[in-house]
Amino acid sequence: MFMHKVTTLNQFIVERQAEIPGATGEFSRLLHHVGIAAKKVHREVNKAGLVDILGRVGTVNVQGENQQKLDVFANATFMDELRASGECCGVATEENEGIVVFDEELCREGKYVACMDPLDGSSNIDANVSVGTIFSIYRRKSAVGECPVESDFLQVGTEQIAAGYVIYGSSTMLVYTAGRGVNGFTLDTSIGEFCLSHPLVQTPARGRIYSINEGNYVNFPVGVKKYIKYCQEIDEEGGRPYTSRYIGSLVADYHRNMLHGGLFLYPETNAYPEGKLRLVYECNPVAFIAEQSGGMATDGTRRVLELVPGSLHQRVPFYAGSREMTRKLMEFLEFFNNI
Ligand code: AHM
Ligand code: MG
Repeated sequence: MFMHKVTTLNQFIVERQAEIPGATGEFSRLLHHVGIAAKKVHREVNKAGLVDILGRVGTVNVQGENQQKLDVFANATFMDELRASGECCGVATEENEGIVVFDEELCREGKYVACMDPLDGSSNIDANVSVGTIFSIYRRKSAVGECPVESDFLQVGTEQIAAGYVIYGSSTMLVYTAGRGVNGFTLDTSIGEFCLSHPLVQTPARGRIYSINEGNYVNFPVGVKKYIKYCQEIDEEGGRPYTSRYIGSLVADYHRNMLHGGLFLYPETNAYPEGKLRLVYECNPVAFIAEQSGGMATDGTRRVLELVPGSLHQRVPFYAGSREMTRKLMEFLEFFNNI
């Protein structure tokens, strides 16, 4: 019987490594451990309705938000796996105020640091709505053998070695880029492996979905309000109105739009005057994926990947998605900012 060839994440990583002259396998080991952590979090997310893992754990994270139990689990799991890889010397995560230094001798020799949001959209878990993990990997600037320092984690997004996300949705997928296109792997739970299901993802240049929390409409910048009205109008060729879709999970909203064509928007609002999403571990990784799949990511005027982070938890307005939609939005922002 003809068997369809399946490429697992680990095979894919090893094959890619073989294509890079001088590659030592360190980065491959790191990604392998990201995959293991993703499977562990998948397992817990899947049984979230069955066991007492839901609900607030009673602590408040550095940004004053109640931490959910699964946030705590995901944070610990990804940190443990990155530490176990021996290739990562420290992490910055949404759940930790400062950087976390892995000071075991093996880890200090690691060349990489990771920035991550271990469980994005976690307020959705108790309603069985998709959540995600977002990650970003940099080569450290500090000397190998020393403890990493904060500036290792505050590099511009263009310095990312790799970035991606895991979406715990109707199936669990790991999507990543190492700067040579975007590849998506779906978890086949029968064999416990991420299998290549979406090779070299390209997002449509034109999309028809816009994703924004319209409950904040009255607080949006004028350019965003006008753009939303533009999306809702009928054009001469019948190309609009566009479709509005908003889950409230960045990973799930972005992922759907990347596949179908669309634009994700989180502008500055009264509640979040700098925007809500965090540059270092939410916007930069998604921006890297956006660009590598042929899309764009901007804070309204500037390329997200070129923003210089001032602090680990810095927030920025964030717009990412199909190229033509992003450009059109930027036209609106520029025009209405200048009148
Ligand atoms: P979180 O990291 O605390 O889960 O918050 C980030 C989430 C994103 O996933 C999502 O895009 C956004 O917050 C939704 O915010 P809002 O509820 O204001 O629309
Ligand atoms: Mg988040």
